[in-house]
Amino acid sequence: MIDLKKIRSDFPGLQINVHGKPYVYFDSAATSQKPKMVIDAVTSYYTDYTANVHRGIYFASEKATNHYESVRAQVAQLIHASSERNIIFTKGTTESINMVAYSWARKHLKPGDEILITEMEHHSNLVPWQIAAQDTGAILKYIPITMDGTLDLSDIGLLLSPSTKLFAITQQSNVLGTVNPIKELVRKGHDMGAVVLVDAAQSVPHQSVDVQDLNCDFLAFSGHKMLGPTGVGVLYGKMEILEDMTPFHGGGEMINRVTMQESTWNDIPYRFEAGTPNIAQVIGLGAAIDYLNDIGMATVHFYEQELLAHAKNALSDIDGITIYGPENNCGAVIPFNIDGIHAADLAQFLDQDGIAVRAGHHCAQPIMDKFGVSSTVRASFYVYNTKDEVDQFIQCLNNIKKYFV
Ligand code: C6P
Repeated sequence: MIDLKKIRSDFPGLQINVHGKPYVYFDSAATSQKPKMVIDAVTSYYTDYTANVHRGIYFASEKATNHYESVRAQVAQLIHASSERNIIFTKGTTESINMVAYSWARKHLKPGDEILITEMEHHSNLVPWQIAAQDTGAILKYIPITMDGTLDLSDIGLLLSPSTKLFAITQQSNVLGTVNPIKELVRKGHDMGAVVLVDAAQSVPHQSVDVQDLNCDFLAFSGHKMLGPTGVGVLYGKMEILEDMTPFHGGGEMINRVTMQESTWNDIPYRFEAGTPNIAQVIGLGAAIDYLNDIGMATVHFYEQELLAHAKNALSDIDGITIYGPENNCGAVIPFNIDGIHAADLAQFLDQDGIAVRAGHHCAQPIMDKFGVSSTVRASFYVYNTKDEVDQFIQCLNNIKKYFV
Protein backbone atom coordinates (compact mmCIF):
# COMPACT_ATOMS: atom_id res chain seq x y z
CA MET A 1 0.00 0.00 0.00
CA ILE A 2 1.24 3.42 -0.88
CA ASP A 3 1.45 5.96 1.97
CA LEU A 4 0.42 9.07 0.06
CA LYS A 5 0.20 11.30 3.10
CA LYS A 6 3.81 10.55 3.98
CA ILE A 7 4.97 10.82 0.37
CA ARG A 8 3.32 14.20 -0.14
CA SER A 9 4.78 15.54 3.10
CA ASP A 10 8.27 14.71 1.75
CA PHE A 11 7.90 17.17 -1.13
CA PRO A 12 8.27 20.83 -0.12
CA GLY A 13 7.43 21.85 -3.69
CA LEU A 14 3.91 20.46 -3.26
CA GLN A 15 3.18 22.46 -0.11
CA ILE A 16 2.95 25.87 -1.77
CA ASN A 17 -0.08 27.87 -2.86
CA VAL A 18 -0.32 29.26 -6.37
CA HIS A 19 -2.65 32.22 -6.97
CA GLY A 20 -4.05 31.49 -3.52
CA LYS A 21 -4.89 27.87 -4.38
CA PRO A 22 -3.16 24.65 -3.29
CA TYR A 23 -0.62 23.73 -5.92
CA VAL A 24 -1.50 20.81 -8.21
CA TYR A 25 1.59 19.75 -10.14
CA PHE A 26 0.73 17.79 -13.28
CA ASP A 27 3.93 18.40 -15.24
CA SER A 28 6.21 15.65 -13.98
CA ALA A 29 7.00 14.46 -17.51
CA ALA A 30 8.83 17.80 -17.92
CA THR A 31 10.56 17.55 -14.55
CA SER A 32 9.56 16.01 -11.26
CA GLN A 33 9.29 17.59 -7.84
CA LYS A 34 12.16 16.76 -5.44
CA PRO A 35 11.75 15.14 -2.01
CA LYS A 36 13.54 16.83 0.88
CA MET A 37 15.94 13.86 1.12
CA VAL A 38 17.30 14.83 -2.31
CA ILE A 39 17.51 18.51 -1.40
CA ASP A 40 19.23 17.57 1.88
CA ALA A 41 21.76 15.34 0.10
CA VAL A 42 22.69 18.18 -2.26
CA THR A 43 22.88 20.69 0.61
CA SER A 44 24.97 18.31 2.70
CA TYR A 45 27.56 17.98 -0.07
CA TYR A 46 27.82 21.77 -0.33
CA THR A 47 27.89 22.39 3.42
CA ASP A 48 29.72 19.36 4.85
CA TYR A 49 32.22 18.05 2.31
CA THR A 50 32.56 20.25 -0.76
CA ALA A 51 35.57 19.06 -2.75
CA ASN A 52 36.35 17.83 -6.22
CA VAL A 53 36.14 14.10 -6.94
CA HIS A 54 38.92 11.69 -8.01
CA ARG A 55 41.55 14.35 -7.38
CA GLY A 56 42.15 14.88 -3.66
CA ILE A 57 43.69 12.68 -0.96
CA TYR A 58 42.03 14.51 1.90
CA PHE A 59 38.86 13.79 3.88
CA ALA A 60 36.30 15.83 1.93
CA SER A 61 37.53 14.80 -1.49
CA GLU A 62 37.58 11.14 -0.54
CA LYS A 63 34.09 11.40 0.93
CA ALA A 64 32.77 13.18 -2.18
CA THR A 65 34.44 10.58 -4.41
CA ASN A 66 32.98 7.70 -2.40
CA HIS A 67 29.48 9.18 -2.55
CA TYR A 68 29.79 9.96 -6.25
CA GLU A 69 31.01 6.47 -7.10
CA SER A 70 28.45 4.75 -4.87
CA VAL A 71 25.71 6.43 -6.94
CA ARG A 72 27.22 4.83 -10.02
CA ALA A 73 26.71 1.46 -8.34
CA GLN A 74 23.15 2.44 -7.34
CA VAL A 75 22.32 3.37 -10.93
CA ALA A 76 23.77 0.09 -12.18
CA GLN A 77 21.57 -1.77 -9.70
CA LEU A 78 18.48 0.26 -10.58
CA ILE A 79 18.68 -0.60 -14.29
CA HIS A 80 20.23 -4.04 -13.70
CA ALA A 81 23.49 -3.28 -15.49
CA SER A 82 26.11 -5.97 -15.00
CA SER A 83 28.69 -3.46 -13.76
CA GLU A 84 28.92 0.16 -12.64
CA ARG A 85 31.56 0.57 -15.37
CA ASN A 86 28.67 0.60 -17.85
CA ILE A 87 27.32 3.78 -16.26
CA ILE A 88 28.46 7.17 -17.58
CA PHE A 89 27.23 10.30 -15.84
CA THR A 90 26.09 13.03 -18.24
CA LYS A 91 24.01 16.13 -17.71
CA GLY A 92 20.84 14.50 -19.02
CA THR A 93 19.22 12.37 -21.69
CA THR A 94 19.99 14.95 -24.36
CA GLU A 95 23.69 14.88 -23.63
CA SER A 96 23.69 11.07 -23.37
CA ILE A 97 22.17 10.71 -26.85
CA ASN A 98 24.49 13.35 -28.31
CA MET A 99 27.43 11.45 -26.84
CA VAL A 100 26.41 8.40 -28.85
CA ALA A 101 25.75 10.54 -31.94
CA TYR A 102 29.23 12.07 -31.77
CA SER A 103 31.41 9.39 -30.21
CA TRP A 104 29.86 6.28 -31.75
CA ALA A 105 27.98 7.40 -34.89
CA ARG A 106 30.65 9.62 -36.35
CA LYS A 107 33.20 6.86 -35.99
CA HIS A 108 31.04 4.06 -37.36
CA LEU A 109 28.63 5.53 -39.93
CA LYS A 110 29.50 6.01 -43.58
CA PRO A 111 27.54 7.30 -46.59
CA GLY A 112 24.56 5.10 -47.38
CA ASP A 113 24.32 3.59 -43.89
CA GLU A 114 20.92 3.98 -42.30
CA ILE A 115 19.76 5.32 -38.95
CA LEU A 116 16.25 4.23 -37.98
CA ILE A 117 14.18 6.16 -35.45
CA THR A 118 10.43 6.65 -35.02
CA GLU A 119 7.97 9.47 -35.60
CA MET A 120 7.26 9.62 -31.87
CA GLU A 121 10.76 10.62 -30.78
CA HIS A 122 11.45 13.63 -28.60
CA HIS A 123 13.66 16.12 -30.47
CA SER A 124 16.56 14.92 -28.31
CA ASN A 125 16.38 11.54 -30.02
CA LEU A 126 15.79 13.03 -33.46
CA VAL A 127 17.87 16.17 -34.06
CA PRO A 128 21.21 14.54 -33.06
CA TRP A 129 20.52 11.88 -35.72
CA GLN A 130 19.64 14.49 -38.35
CA ILE A 131 22.99 16.18 -37.66
CA ALA A 132 24.86 12.87 -37.59
CA ALA A 133 23.24 11.88 -40.91
CA GLN A 134 24.26 15.21 -42.47
CA ASP A 135 27.83 14.83 -41.21
CA THR A 136 28.34 11.20 -42.21
CA GLY A 137 26.17 10.82 -45.33
CA ALA A 138 23.97 8.30 -43.52
CA ILE A 139 20.24 8.18 -44.29
CA LEU A 140 17.69 8.86 -41.55
CA LYS A 141 14.52 6.78 -41.69
CA TYR A 142 11.40 6.79 -39.51
CA ILE A 143 8.98 4.14 -38.30
CA PRO A 144 5.58 5.85 -38.70
CA ILE A 145 2.95 6.10 -35.99
CA THR A 146 -0.70 5.24 -36.33
CA MET A 147 -3.53 7.61 -35.45
CA ASP A 148 -3.99 5.73 -32.18
CA GLY A 149 -0.49 6.76 -31.19
CA THR A 150 1.31 3.41 -31.47
CA LEU A 151 4.15 2.45 -33.76
CA ASP A 152 3.05 1.21 -37.16
CA LEU A 153 5.27 -1.83 -37.44
CA SER A 154 3.69 -3.17 -40.65
CA ASP A 155 6.74 -2.16 -42.72
CA ILE A 156 9.38 -2.87 -40.11
CA GLY A 157 10.75 -5.64 -42.36
CA LEU A 158 11.52 -3.02 -45.02
CA LEU A 159 12.64 -0.23 -42.70
CA LEU A 160 15.06 -2.39 -40.73
CA SER A 161 17.68 -3.95 -42.96
CA PRO A 162 21.37 -4.84 -42.92
CA SER A 163 21.98 -1.19 -43.91
CA THR A 164 20.51 -0.07 -40.56
CA LYS A 165 23.54 0.61 -38.42
CA LEU A 166 21.77 2.44 -35.62
CA PHE A 167 18.23 2.00 -34.30
CA ALA A 168 17.17 4.59 -31.71
CA ILE A 169 13.75 4.31 -30.06
CA THR A 170 11.93 5.75 -27.11
CA GLN A 171 10.66 3.30 -24.52
CA GLN A 172 7.81 5.63 -23.59
CA SER A 173 6.59 8.62 -25.57
CA ASN A 174 6.73 11.89 -23.64
CA VAL A 175 3.71 13.20 -25.54
CA LEU A 176 1.42 10.21 -25.98
CA GLY A 177 2.53 8.03 -23.10
CA THR A 178 2.81 5.08 -25.52
CA VAL A 179 4.94 2.30 -24.10
CA ASN A 180 6.71 0.61 -27.01
CA PRO A 181 7.42 -3.14 -27.29
CA ILE A 182 11.03 -2.32 -26.65
CA LYS A 183 12.46 -5.77 -26.04
CA GLU A 184 11.03 -7.05 -29.31
CA LEU A 185 12.31 -3.97 -31.17
CA VAL A 186 15.81 -4.39 -29.72
CA ARG A 187 15.79 -7.99 -30.89
CA LYS A 188 14.65 -7.01 -34.38
CA GLY A 189 17.40 -4.38 -34.54
CA HIS A 190 20.02 -6.90 -33.46
CA ASP A 191 18.76 -9.43 -36.01
CA MET A 192 19.83 -6.90 -38.68
CA GLY A 193 23.13 -6.17 -36.97
CA ALA A 194 22.13 -2.67 -35.78
CA VAL A 195 23.33 -1.05 -32.59
CA VAL A 196 20.22 -0.18 -30.54
CA LEU A 197 19.76 2.86 -28.32
CA VAL A 198 16.78 3.23 -26.00
CA ASP A 199 15.60 6.67 -24.88
CA ALA A 200 14.40 5.86 -21.37
CA ALA A 201 13.83 9.44 -20.18
CA GLN A 202 10.15 8.70 -19.54
CA SER A 203 10.41 5.05 -18.53
CA VAL A 204 13.16 4.75 -15.91
CA PRO A 205 11.33 7.17 -13.55
CA HIS A 206 8.09 5.19 -13.69
CA GLN A 207 8.80 1.48 -14.09
CA SER A 208 11.43 -1.13 -13.49
CA VAL A 209 13.92 -1.25 -16.38
CA ASP A 210 16.38 -4.09 -16.91
CA VAL A 211 19.05 -3.36 -19.51
CA GLN A 212 20.29 -6.95 -19.53
CA ASP A 213 16.83 -8.28 -20.19
CA LEU A 214 16.19 -5.65 -22.89
CA ASN A 215 19.67 -6.38 -24.25
CA CYS A 216 19.92 -2.79 -25.56
CA ASP A 217 23.36 -1.42 -26.46
CA PHE A 218 22.71 2.05 -25.05
CA LEU A 219 20.10 3.45 -22.68
CA ALA A 220 19.73 7.14 -21.81
CA PHE A 221 17.80 8.89 -19.04
CA SER A 222 17.72 12.04 -16.88
CA GLY A 223 17.88 12.42 -13.10
CA HIS A 224 15.50 15.38 -12.92
CA LYS A 225 12.50 13.40 -14.14
CA MET A 226 12.96 10.79 -11.39
CA LEU A 227 12.96 13.01 -8.28
CA GLY A 228 16.63 13.93 -8.70
CA PRO A 229 18.33 17.24 -9.41
CA THR A 230 18.62 18.85 -12.83
CA GLY A 231 22.01 18.61 -14.53
CA VAL A 232 22.56 14.89 -14.12
CA GLY A 233 21.73 12.02 -16.43
CA VAL A 234 23.02 8.65 -17.44
CA LEU A 235 24.27 6.88 -20.50
CA TYR A 236 24.37 3.11 -20.08
CA GLY A 237 26.44 1.34 -22.71
CA LYS A 238 27.66 -2.19 -23.33
CA MET A 239 31.35 -2.33 -22.57
CA GLU A 240 32.61 -3.54 -25.95
CA ILE A 241 30.67 -0.76 -27.68
CA LEU A 242 31.86 1.94 -25.26
CA GLU A 243 35.43 0.71 -25.82
CA ASP A 244 34.98 1.30 -29.53
CA MET A 245 33.94 4.97 -29.22
CA THR A 246 36.07 8.08 -29.56
CA PRO A 247 36.07 10.46 -26.58
CA PHE A 248 33.22 13.00 -26.57
CA HIS A 249 34.91 15.85 -24.70
CA GLY A 250 38.62 16.27 -24.10
CA GLY A 251 39.93 17.58 -20.79
CA GLY A 252 40.74 16.60 -17.25
CA GLU A 253 39.93 13.15 -15.87
CA MET A 254 39.31 11.50 -19.25
CA ILE A 255 43.02 10.97 -19.94
CA ASN A 256 45.63 8.47 -18.87
CA ARG A 257 48.80 10.25 -20.06
CA VAL A 258 49.17 13.60 -21.80
CA THR A 259 52.27 14.79 -23.61
CA MET A 260 52.54 17.86 -25.81
CA GLN A 261 52.15 15.62 -28.85
CA GLU A 262 49.34 13.26 -27.87
CA SER A 263 47.18 11.79 -25.15
CA THR A 264 46.00 8.36 -24.14
CA TRP A 265 42.62 7.72 -22.64
CA ASN A 266 41.43 6.80 -19.18
CA ASP A 267 39.40 3.68 -18.53
CA ILE A 268 35.65 3.62 -19.08
CA PRO A 269 33.50 5.25 -17.72
CA TYR A 270 35.96 8.07 -16.84
CA ARG A 271 36.99 8.43 -20.49
CA PHE A 272 33.55 9.95 -21.10
CA GLU A 273 33.38 12.19 -18.02
CA ALA A 274 35.78 15.00 -18.93
CA GLY A 275 36.15 17.90 -16.50
CA THR A 276 34.68 18.35 -13.04
CA PRO A 277 31.37 16.50 -13.09
CA ASN A 278 28.07 17.59 -11.57
CA ILE A 279 29.02 16.18 -8.18
CA ALA A 280 26.16 17.52 -6.07
CA GLN A 281 23.64 16.48 -8.70
CA VAL A 282 24.99 12.93 -8.88
CA ILE A 283 24.83 12.69 -5.09
CA GLY A 284 21.25 14.02 -5.20
CA LEU A 285 20.40 11.38 -7.79
CA GLY A 286 21.59 8.73 -5.35
CA ALA A 287 19.11 10.03 -2.76
CA ALA A 288 16.35 9.99 -5.39
CA ILE A 289 17.09 6.35 -6.23
CA ASP A 290 16.99 5.49 -2.53
CA TYR A 291 13.63 7.22 -2.29
CA LEU A 292 12.16 5.38 -5.29
CA ASN A 293 13.57 2.06 -4.07
CA ASP A 294 11.94 2.60 -0.68
CA ILE A 295 8.55 2.89 -2.37
CA GLY A 296 9.42 0.21 -4.94
CA MET A 297 9.28 0.74 -8.69
CA ALA A 298 6.47 -1.83 -9.02
CA THR A 299 4.38 0.17 -6.54
CA VAL A 300 5.17 3.45 -8.31
CA HIS A 301 4.06 1.95 -11.60
CA PHE A 302 0.93 0.31 -10.22
CA TYR A 303 -0.21 3.46 -8.43
CA GLU A 304 0.36 5.68 -11.45
CA GLN A 305 -1.64 3.31 -13.62
CA GLU A 306 -4.57 3.59 -11.19
CA LEU A 307 -4.35 7.36 -11.30
CA LEU A 308 -4.15 7.33 -15.08
CA ALA A 309 -7.22 5.11 -15.43
CA HIS A 310 -9.16 7.34 -13.04
CA ALA A 311 -8.16 10.50 -14.92
CA LYS A 312 -8.80 9.11 -18.40
CA ASN A 313 -12.19 7.86 -17.37
CA ALA A 314 -13.23 11.21 -15.92
CA LEU A 315 -11.72 13.25 -18.76
CA SER A 316 -13.52 11.26 -21.43
CA ASP A 317 -16.85 12.58 -20.09
CA ILE A 318 -15.91 16.17 -20.99
CA ASP A 319 -17.74 17.39 -24.08
CA GLY A 320 -15.53 18.23 -27.05
CA ILE A 321 -12.39 16.65 -25.62
CA THR A 322 -9.92 14.75 -27.80
CA ILE A 323 -7.51 12.56 -25.91
CA TYR A 324 -4.50 11.46 -27.97
CA GLY A 325 -2.52 8.27 -27.60
CA PRO A 326 -3.35 4.62 -27.11
CA GLU A 327 -5.90 3.27 -24.64
CA ASN A 328 -3.59 0.59 -23.27
CA ASN A 329 0.11 0.25 -22.60
CA CYS A 330 0.44 3.85 -21.65
CA GLY A 331 2.44 5.77 -19.08
CA ALA A 332 0.83 8.31 -16.74
CA VAL A 333 0.59 11.02 -19.38
CA ILE A 334 -2.58 12.45 -20.93
CA PRO A 335 -2.35 14.70 -23.99
CA PHE A 336 -5.59 16.36 -25.00
CA ASN A 337 -7.36 19.28 -26.63
CA ILE A 338 -10.83 20.69 -26.04
CA ASP A 339 -12.76 22.01 -29.05
CA GLY A 340 -12.69 25.78 -29.34
CA ILE A 341 -10.06 26.41 -26.64
CA HIS A 342 -6.42 26.82 -27.53
CA ALA A 343 -4.10 24.58 -25.51
CA ALA A 344 -2.11 27.58 -24.24
CA ASP A 345 -5.30 29.33 -23.05
CA LEU A 346 -6.41 26.19 -21.27
CA ALA A 347 -3.06 25.89 -19.52
CA GLN A 348 -3.23 29.53 -18.45
CA PHE A 349 -6.73 29.16 -17.06
CA LEU A 350 -5.64 26.04 -15.17
CA ASP A 351 -2.68 27.96 -13.78
CA GLN A 352 -5.13 30.49 -12.32
CA ASP A 353 -6.59 27.55 -10.41
CA GLY A 354 -3.15 26.51 -9.20
CA ILE A 355 -2.85 23.61 -11.64
CA ALA A 356 0.40 23.21 -13.63
CA VAL A 357 0.19 21.38 -16.96
CA ARG A 358 2.31 21.73 -20.07
CA ALA A 359 0.89 23.12 -23.32
CA GLY A 360 2.70 23.17 -26.65
CA HIS A 361 4.42 20.73 -28.97
CA HIS A 362 6.31 19.05 -26.11
CA CYS A 363 9.57 18.97 -28.11
CA ALA A 364 8.07 16.41 -30.47
CA GLN A 365 6.81 18.39 -33.45
CA PRO A 366 6.52 15.41 -35.85
CA ILE A 367 3.83 13.99 -33.54
CA MET A 368 1.89 17.26 -33.72
CA ASP A 369 2.20 17.19 -37.53
CA LYS A 370 0.86 13.65 -37.56
CA PHE A 371 -2.22 14.63 -35.56
CA GLY A 372 -2.65 17.88 -37.49
CA VAL A 373 -2.44 20.11 -34.41
CA SER A 374 0.11 22.71 -33.36
CA SER A 375 -0.14 21.94 -29.68
CA THR A 376 -1.85 19.90 -27.00
CA VAL A 377 -2.33 20.21 -23.28
CA ARG A 378 -0.44 17.50 -21.40
CA ALA A 379 -1.19 16.40 -17.87
CA SER A 380 1.45 14.06 -16.47
CA PHE A 381 1.43 12.37 -13.10
CA TYR A 382 3.90 10.97 -10.62
CA VAL A 383 3.71 8.94 -7.46
CA TYR A 384 2.91 12.02 -5.33
CA ASN A 385 -0.29 12.97 -7.20
CA THR A 386 -3.73 12.05 -5.91
CA LYS A 387 -7.19 11.17 -7.19
CA ASP A 388 -8.50 14.28 -5.40
CA GLU A 389 -6.15 16.41 -7.47
CA VAL A 390 -7.42 14.71 -10.62
CA ASP A 391 -11.02 15.41 -9.59
CA GLN A 392 -10.18 19.05 -8.94
CA PHE A 393 -8.54 19.25 -12.37
CA ILE A 394 -11.67 17.85 -14.06
CA GLN A 395 -13.87 20.29 -12.19
CA CYS A 396 -11.65 23.20 -13.26
CA LEU A 397 -11.77 22.07 -16.89
CA ASN A 398 -15.55 21.96 -16.75
CA ASN A 399 -15.62 25.47 -15.23
CA ILE A 400 -13.22 26.83 -17.87
CA LYS A 401 -15.35 25.34 -20.62
CA LYS A 402 -18.27 27.51 -19.48
CA TYR A 403 -16.34 30.66 -20.48
CA PHE A 404 -16.07 29.40 -24.02
CA VAL A 405 -19.70 28.58 -24.84
N1 C6P B 1 11.09 15.75 -22.09
C1 C6P B 1 9.03 16.92 -21.58
O1 C6P B 1 8.38 17.84 -21.09
P1 C6P B 1 16.48 16.21 -20.98
O2 C6P B 1 15.88 17.53 -21.31
O3 C6P B 1 17.82 16.03 -21.63
O4 C6P B 1 16.45 15.87 -19.55
O5 C6P B 1 15.50 15.10 -21.64
C2 C6P B 1 15.21 15.14 -23.00
C3 C6P B 1 14.16 14.13 -23.32
C4 C6P B 1 14.49 13.05 -24.11
N2 C6P B 1 13.60 12.08 -24.37
C5 C6P B 1 12.36 12.11 -23.89
C6 C6P B 1 11.42 10.99 -24.19
C7 C6P B 1 11.96 13.20 -23.10
O6 C6P B 1 10.73 13.22 -22.60
C8 C6P B 1 12.87 14.24 -22.81
C9 C6P B 1 12.45 15.44 -22.03
C10 C6P B 1 10.52 16.83 -21.31
O7 C6P B 1 8.50 16.05 -22.26
C11 C6P B 1 11.18 18.17 -21.51
S1 C6P B 1 11.15 18.72 -23.18
